[in-house]
Amino acid sequence: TSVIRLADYRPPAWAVEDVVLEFDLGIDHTEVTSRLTLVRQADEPIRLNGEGIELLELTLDGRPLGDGEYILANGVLEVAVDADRCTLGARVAVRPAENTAFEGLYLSGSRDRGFLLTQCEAEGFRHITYFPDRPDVLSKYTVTLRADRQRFPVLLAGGNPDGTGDLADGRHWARFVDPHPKPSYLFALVAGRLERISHDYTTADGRAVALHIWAEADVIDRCDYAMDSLIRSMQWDERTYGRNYDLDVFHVVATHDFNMGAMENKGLNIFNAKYLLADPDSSTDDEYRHVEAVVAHEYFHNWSGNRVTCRDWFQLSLKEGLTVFREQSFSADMNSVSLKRIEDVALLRRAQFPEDAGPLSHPVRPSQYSEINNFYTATVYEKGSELVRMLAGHLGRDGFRKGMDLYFDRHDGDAATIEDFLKSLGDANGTDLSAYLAWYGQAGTPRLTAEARYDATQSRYRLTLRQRTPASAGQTVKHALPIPVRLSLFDASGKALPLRLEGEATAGATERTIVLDGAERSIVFEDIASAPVPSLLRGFSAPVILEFDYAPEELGVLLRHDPDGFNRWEAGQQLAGLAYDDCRDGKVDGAAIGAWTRALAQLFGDPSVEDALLAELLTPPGEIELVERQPERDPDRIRASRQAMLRALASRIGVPALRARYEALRAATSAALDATSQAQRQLKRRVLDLLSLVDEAHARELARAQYDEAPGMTDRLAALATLATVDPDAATPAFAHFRHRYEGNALALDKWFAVQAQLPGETALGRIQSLERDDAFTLKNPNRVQSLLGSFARANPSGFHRADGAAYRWLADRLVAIDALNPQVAARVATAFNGWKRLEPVRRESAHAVVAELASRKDLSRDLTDILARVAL
Ligand code: B3K
Ligand code: ZN
Repeated sequence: TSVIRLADYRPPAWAVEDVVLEFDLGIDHTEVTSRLTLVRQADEPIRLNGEGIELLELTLDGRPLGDGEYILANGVLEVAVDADRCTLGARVAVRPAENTAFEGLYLSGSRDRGFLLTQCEAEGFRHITYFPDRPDVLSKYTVTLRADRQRFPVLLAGGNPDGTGDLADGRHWARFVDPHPKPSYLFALVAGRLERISHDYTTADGRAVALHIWAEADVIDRCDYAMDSLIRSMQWDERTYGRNYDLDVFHVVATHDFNMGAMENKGLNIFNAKYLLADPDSSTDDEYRHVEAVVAHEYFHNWSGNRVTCRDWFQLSLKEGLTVFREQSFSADMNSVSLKRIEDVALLRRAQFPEDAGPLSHPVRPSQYSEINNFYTATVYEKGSELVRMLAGHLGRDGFRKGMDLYFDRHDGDAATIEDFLKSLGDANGTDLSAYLAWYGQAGTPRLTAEARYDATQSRYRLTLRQRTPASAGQTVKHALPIPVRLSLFDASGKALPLRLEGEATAGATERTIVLDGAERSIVFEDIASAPVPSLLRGFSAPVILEFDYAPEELGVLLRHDPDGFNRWEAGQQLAGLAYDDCRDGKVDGAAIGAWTRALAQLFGDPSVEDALLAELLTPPGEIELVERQPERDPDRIRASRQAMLRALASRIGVPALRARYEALRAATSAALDATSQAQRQLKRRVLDLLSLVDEAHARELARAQYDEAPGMTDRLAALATLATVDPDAATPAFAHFRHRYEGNALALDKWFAVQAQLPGETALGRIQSLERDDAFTLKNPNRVQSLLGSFARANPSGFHRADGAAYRWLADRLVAIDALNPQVAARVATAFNGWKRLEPVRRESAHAVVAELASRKDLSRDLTDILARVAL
């Protein structure tokens, strides 16, 4: 397979000024006619990409080209032209119903009732017609769709509507003109039977915009929350960044057949139904939050991604990291700043840190790829967002806004780079941010170590910060990065101390940000009356792993008193990490487990601690995160130790207190979506889980009753999961009931599969295999594959990593089958093998055999081959 390198970037040899596209749509056969106005930029032939399409006719300035007048090889169509400007016409045929890879034009749903849609990012447009399919070719699009009116009553494409009409033989047409130049990856069309909900929106700058959300008839009544979220997103972007929407219509479409979460096509966002539909009976609270976040994310792309796009795919984080950051800030504003931060950091640790510690590790801006679709990763998205957050923190709120204004102004209608971004932010503030560029090019999670020395005689406290980044795949030499460390010091009673650094005249605020920009830096605080407790990296001010040798009681102080909600939780996580070490190998003994359970039992009884925070505090790092702490992993033992630690916590809090809390929360049960009700449900779930460890019989009854009484999906699903964990047999009737109740509700059934796929232990694989035989299971639907195979392989460590390797062999088998249908989905699931090298020797051996065998096959897609080749290294 060929490798694309950032260092090889060259600007396009031909620009495409405008594109006229005509589609004669049909499920089996669609004909696409294109007319490109090309303008020479360099002395080279015209080169267009095209894959899996049949060329029917090619014309140059209206004249048909014969066989000898162009070269078509390896997905590239080459035409040598003398003029500096020309019109190239093509007629091609594509076969939507045969497109199981869901890239380009394809069919969602059944032949007789489904609809046609497109997915072009990253390189799907070349599956629709011949085109320079790269993000730095920006053109104006005029698109005409023609189709049978009965079968395809709704015809949509990006841009403003520009007429509709009837044709002979029951056909009709619709035309769309997009005045904003865009790259081909933002092109989209949708055609079929869809219903809609609408809202008339007026932007802050006075544009009337018709908002439409489209979905199939059976789910259209579940789109209201998405519309609400869209309106709030639009208002937020106007308020926060001064960004207005820029077309007369904005369409959003839901599909059940989608490889990813959603897609920001200009004027026509397309969503995986999972991130658009929401109703209390079939969606959990988490899913409501995800809908709000993803709707916002795709909308925000209209500026960060569409108006300013990426020069090449290496710059992917330019739009993704930035847009995740914007989305996270929006969600924080809509909900709670500290809870959002906790959620985001937990995700970073669960998804990005492991990725960065294994063979798939890559920089936020990779320097090479063989399949770009494999780089839509937690690193590019989540770590990318952390980098923007550091920049925003560095500039402050107003400075960052000024920088963003300049970035959008300077690069509007342009394809930009990460350097451009840093330069705009810096120029607007008269500062140079180029030191941060190093973060974009270096893979691996930096280790930040802090060492403290207190000098009582001089009332001085010296803090030494050091950094080190372990070698990662293909990158052995690592450099020091600028690491902003936000910190405070507390006395033993939990009071924050005013900070005066050595050399300063007076003490200032109780919080400072120190930037560690070399390998090591020491700072000295004056007038410190007694040995303080440092609260470091507050708000998670940099995406690093902090190592500081806290005594359990110091973490206890922070856990009780740190006003930074994030660091308070973080102190609990650190303490839980130490407590976990006290619970290894069957013993439950040590200062840390004592301190952790004592502190939490106290907070449990403290009415000033809010339900939502308490629920988070009661959740120690998950199995996947704990696994990262071990040099050699045995997922069974990790799970057992974590369970032991939770049991110790539950018994310290005590059965009476747990029961009483559960009953109080149960009495408050409703399906309301306000923050208080959500927090109650969340805490209720934690309490029931804890109770199930020390009061099993009673917890089982409560779970059963909760399942029966649940007014909504959150309580119902939580009850099901608890019941199944406590007593799988007792859960069988409930699973059967759920299966029947939600027959035909794809998203609810996905959760039914996922909950069962995550039930731990040796029996998991057998359970998965019988679930595969369920009528509702299919390898053709990405959501279904993720909910069963993805949940099992990635979120069930003790189930997937069976010592006998049976689950590895089973997954390998399925990967081959999925790959034949949908390479992107196969590649995504295959990332579950990322951590095999750090498994204990028995599991490592069996994983290795499976990975090596798969990697040696020659009949797999480029997507899957690329993942396997890197994982096997
Ligand atoms: N930009 C799309 C992701 C496209 C993935 C292509 N394999 C969704 C998003 O990040 O908003
Ligand atoms: Zn995005």
